[in-house]
Amino acid sequence: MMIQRALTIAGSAARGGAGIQADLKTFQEYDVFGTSVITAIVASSEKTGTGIFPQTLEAIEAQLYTIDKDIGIDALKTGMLFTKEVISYVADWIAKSNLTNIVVDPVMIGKMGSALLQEDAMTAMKMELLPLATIITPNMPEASYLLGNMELNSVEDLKVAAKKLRELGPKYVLVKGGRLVGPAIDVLYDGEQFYLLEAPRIDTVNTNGAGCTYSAAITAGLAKGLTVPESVIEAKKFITAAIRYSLSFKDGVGPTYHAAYGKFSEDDCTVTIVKTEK
Ligand code: PXL
Repeated sequence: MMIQRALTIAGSAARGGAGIQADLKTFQEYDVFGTSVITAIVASSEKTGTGIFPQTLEAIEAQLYTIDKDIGIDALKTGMLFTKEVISYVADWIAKSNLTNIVVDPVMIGKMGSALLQEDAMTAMKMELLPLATIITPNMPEASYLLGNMELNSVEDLKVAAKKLRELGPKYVLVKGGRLVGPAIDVLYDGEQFYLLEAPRIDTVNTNGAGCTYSAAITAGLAKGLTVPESVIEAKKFITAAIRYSLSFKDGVGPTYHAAYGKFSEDDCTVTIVKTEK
């Protein structure tokens, strides 16, 4: 038997809704074989509050080596990389590989408030990693930050941001409009065409890991041979279902439900796609 393989290079989110855990659960839902490189462990403790425990570069290298040597990679995504050293290492490794399906989620701050990228790492992210991406998937604060605190208040603003971000070198840019008022509209741009992906707004605070899950779903779609727009459209349905049936456990921002897509009605994840030239 052989199935497609997707790799996530990201942080472990002990709470289970985001990071590595979200990615592997999502890959499993797509029936794609998931592998992982853990860059840091994110877990809050009574003593320290929110804690981040970075892994050594040696540990990161070893994980990448063994996955590449023994399993193989049809698509990969990056999530929380945390330091400029890790970003540079991963960017270098990608540049030397002949991989084509590269999803970069420029993770910066988690919904539980943790800083998932050090301040001095932004330049490496912009100059070294984003140019190698098949697709980047910033949310509004990330897109704004990458563009020098550009104000983003409307779909038109998201389109301008997508155009500017594409100048950094990625083939596709997906700017997610989750923080707009009104429907949840994301903008996908390929250098010529915009695709507006619209889903109804779901009234919930439990969206921890939504960005990770969305980009993992895109990665799994690419691993299975879908085109980028096809992967994004399928992933938007997947994340819409996961948010609609998001979970609330004991405390804090609850996770999305990674197994929701396909379990409930098709009407729960209807996505409208509008294509425009400019
Ligand atoms: O959702 C962003 C995110 C990414 N990666 C890790 C996280 C979080 C948020 O909690 O913990 C490891």
